Amino acid sequence: MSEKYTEMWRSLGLNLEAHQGLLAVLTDAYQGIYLSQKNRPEGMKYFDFVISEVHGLRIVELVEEKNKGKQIFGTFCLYVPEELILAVDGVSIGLCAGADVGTEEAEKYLPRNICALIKAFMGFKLAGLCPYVESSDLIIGETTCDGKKKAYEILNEITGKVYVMEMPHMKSEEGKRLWHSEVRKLAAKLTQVSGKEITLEKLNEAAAVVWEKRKALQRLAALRAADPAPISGLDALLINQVSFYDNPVRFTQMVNALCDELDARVKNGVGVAPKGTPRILVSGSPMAIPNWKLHAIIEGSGTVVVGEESCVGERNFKTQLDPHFTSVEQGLAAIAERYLTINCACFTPNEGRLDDIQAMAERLHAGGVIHYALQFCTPYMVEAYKVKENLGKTAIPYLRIETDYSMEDMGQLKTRVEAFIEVMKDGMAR
Ligand code: BJ8
Repeated sequence: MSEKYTEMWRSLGLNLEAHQGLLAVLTDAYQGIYLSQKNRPEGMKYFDFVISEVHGLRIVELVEEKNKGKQIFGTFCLYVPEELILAVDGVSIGLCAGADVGTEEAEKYLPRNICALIKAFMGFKLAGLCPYVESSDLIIGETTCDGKKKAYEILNEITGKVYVMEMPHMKSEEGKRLWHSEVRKLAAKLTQVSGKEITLEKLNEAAAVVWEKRKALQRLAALRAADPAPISGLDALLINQVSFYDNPVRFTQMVNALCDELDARVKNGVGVAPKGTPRILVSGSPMAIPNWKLHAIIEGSGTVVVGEESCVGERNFKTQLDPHFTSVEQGLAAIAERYLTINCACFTPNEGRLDDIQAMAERLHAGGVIHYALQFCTPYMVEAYKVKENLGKTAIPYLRIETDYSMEDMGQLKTRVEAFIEVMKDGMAR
């Protein structure tokens, strides 16, 4: 893809040589992890194509949208309401990064001991490797975890285009009041940046688009309950990752087309692994593109991942929002309410997440739960204790993993995952 996009990348200010190297590494990783899988659904071809053009055709589309007067809004968190961005005709793009890139540059600003996701989004920007950051008219941050909120100060110094939403950390009445007012402030900011008013018609249209997208993702998630599993965890993870980048209407169509195919697979008992293969639920910190490490290890050890209790997964689409608002004010309140149903470990207490994990494990017939925390992601690392304690009540096998984006611990992780699978198998045999 490189030749034909070189001019575009140059005009965005990317470091062309380093960018070329990054694309080569990504292509290799994708081939090794994704294209080597057996019995993939035909519908995955679209998502393979999206990944092959993630810095190409999708960026061309964003440039075209900008030429039509639309704005690009970059985000890092599920709490930023996509409905509001679409209501001002904006394009919403997830900026979280899932690879060790630009580490040396990032560590000039950040401590070594900070979560890999934060280091990576700073690294991508500082090394001139992210066409999405460069295309963004506004970057919307949020005061969820300490690392992110402090990194946004630096990112704003570098880019001059960061806006931060203040997150409550408790879902109390005071917390709700703060959040409702932050949602209204974001609506005003988006109007100011785009020059477009949020009308009732626009808000309903935008909410309908997001509703359809969530419905398609829910459909995909439900199909994974079948045994044999009709799709691998790796492929389902990829689709969830792509949901933050793609045109939402096209994405929804393609997910639904894939689900039609998966419906037929389920009916005919066709799967990616034989019936009775051990099934694992993964829960924890988000896995941004191209963080496929844990799923690759788990599925490479003869099991299948059947769900992700994660922001790149169930937390993104679990709660729906009825797209029939009666006024803009009522719509903003309903949006604020809906987003506060997300159970992120940045909140205290966060009992809802424990229930979510339990419910998912039952619904998806998972024989074990692997808790995944990025190293130095304090909210999830600490909450792992509560997750373990809660799962202990139903005796679902549990494994706790803390890792980063490097490949150095692959062997050690594989050994631990394999030992865990043996424990699960023992349980299944009893
Ligand atoms: S709603 S999970 S997307 S804050 S950056 S918390 S990995 S130390 S991303 Fe998140 Fe919103 Fe919550 Fe979801 Fe940990 Fe790293 Fe912080 Fe992170």
